[in-house]
Amino acid sequence: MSRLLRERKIESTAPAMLRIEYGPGEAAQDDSAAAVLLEIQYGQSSTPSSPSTLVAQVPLRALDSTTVERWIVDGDVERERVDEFELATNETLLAGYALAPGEEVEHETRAVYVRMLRIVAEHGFQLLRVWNVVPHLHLRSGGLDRYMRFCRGRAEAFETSWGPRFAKRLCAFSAVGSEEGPQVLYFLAGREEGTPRENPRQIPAWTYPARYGPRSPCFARGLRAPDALAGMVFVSGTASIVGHESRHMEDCAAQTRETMRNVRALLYGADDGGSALEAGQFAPVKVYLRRALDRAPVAGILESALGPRTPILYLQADLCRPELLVEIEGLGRDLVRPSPPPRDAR
Ligand code: 3EB
Repeated sequence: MSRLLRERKIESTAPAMLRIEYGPGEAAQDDSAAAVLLEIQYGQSSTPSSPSTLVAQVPLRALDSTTVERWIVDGDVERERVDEFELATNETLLAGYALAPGEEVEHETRAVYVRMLRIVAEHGFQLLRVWNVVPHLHLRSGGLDRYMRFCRGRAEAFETSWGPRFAKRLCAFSAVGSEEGPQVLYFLAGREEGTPRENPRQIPAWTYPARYGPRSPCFARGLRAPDALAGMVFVSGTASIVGHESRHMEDCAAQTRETMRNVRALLYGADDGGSALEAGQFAPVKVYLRRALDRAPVAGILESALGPRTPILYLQADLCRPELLVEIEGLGRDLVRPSPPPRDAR
């Protein structure tokens, strides 16, 4: 084997680096070799990390001075535009960002998802994580609200692109609502597929009963990243839902504690009865709040659940069911214990 090939081989099996950082609007001075794959600006726009950085503008209000999220990767990042998607890749990871008008939500969602799934496949990548921001989520027409229409458009796109058994291959998702602006979609994809993970305290979202809408939401509760990303679990937007039912109406503190029980159950692969997470096991974290005034009490609960140093970004958003007041997502560590050897093997 030539030296060049050997070096290539080593490079391709080394862990792919992905670091998610939060910060204020002003671009950080970073003189390392790392590059920004995607910079997400919440609320107002600010000066990006560099003029060539892919920037996603997300029309949700940040509730403190942390307004920017950066996905930091190794190596050079190349940019490309395909259809309505702005893409950035370092060869190991692919990020994409697209806008839709935000009017005919069902039709627009189906169309943009079909194109996203085609673009990711054509580039030789696998979806790991998708975020959606949909304007006027609870506006109703013809007996359905816009979230239900979004879900139907998304389900039809997966079915058309992947066939009838698409649900088993879904990745981690978040879908929240904005007061105004276009529909926003952004995603992260990797070279290898991750392993979808369901939550033992919740039924899979794609099996929700019909009272939540004519097509169930298509997402996995979480996704264990491929080995190249070293034990990361992408935790989908998680709310105070047990089984399929919303819990703790009008009590944001109780919803937050229930949501954290769900996050722990996902990471441990079992209901853990309430034990705490250690520093770094769930970080960074993003919190979507229906009402800005809930920020301080939620921050207090999360500080005791996650320790004082966990980076948390707070955004105001509508959530998929009107009664939900808080939704929490983030990057977790896989805490599932390897199963012990069978008894008769000892
Ligand atoms: C839930 O558990 C809350 O439709 O993509 C969370 C994460 C929720 C993702 C989605 C919806 C979605 O049903 C809502």
